[in-house]
Amino acid sequence: MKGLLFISHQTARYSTLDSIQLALEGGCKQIQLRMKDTPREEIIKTAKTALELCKTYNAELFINDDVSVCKEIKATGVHLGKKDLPPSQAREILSKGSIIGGTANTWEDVLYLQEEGVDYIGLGPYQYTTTKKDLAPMLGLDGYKRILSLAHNNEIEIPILAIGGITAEDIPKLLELGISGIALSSSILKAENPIKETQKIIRIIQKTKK
Ligand code: TZP
Ligand code: MG
Repeated sequence: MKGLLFISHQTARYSTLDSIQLALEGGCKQIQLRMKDTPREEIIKTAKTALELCKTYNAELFINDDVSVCKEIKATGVHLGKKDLPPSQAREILSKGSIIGGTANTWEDVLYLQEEGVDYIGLGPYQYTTTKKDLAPMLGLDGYKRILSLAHNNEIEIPILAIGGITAEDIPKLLELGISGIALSSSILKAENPIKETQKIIRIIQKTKK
């Protein structure tokens, strides 16, 4: 997992599917479907449409929280938080080759996720954001610096994405610390033109990664 991962979100202006469509039009190739407090049937219905949309754009779809939804619609993978199924158990349920990611807020979480055999780690939050309820303490650049250097010293090679309140301006300094990619939502959906903002963010990532 590298580059941009767009996290879907419902806002006053956009539905979950609108948000996905905008990111895809902007060139994003990795989408996470994140629908909190929603009945499973509705998540399945939206996920099926989201998957078709992603296929049209040659993009991959990841499902937040729910392994069974990922399995049922045959998404590329699943992102598991601390209250979800442990990644090693998800691995037993999903088909071979499924991508499993996990959330880390601390260095201890990173170690746990390594033991659980995740394919990537979403480490955050970088800054304050209203997108997620019950936000863990903010890491800031210093927090990332500390955890990434521990990961390096312990030869952990799992791709780590930064998440939480990230804007285009924050991206170069995060990538320069050794972050593999960026997961974000609100800076795209709050932009006047979300498609152009997505394009801009992808350009920044590609330029910094060179
Ligand atoms: N976890 C921490 S922030 C977040 C998740 C799932 C959502 C994305 O945050 P933002 O600030 O909208 O980019
Ligand atoms: Mg979760």
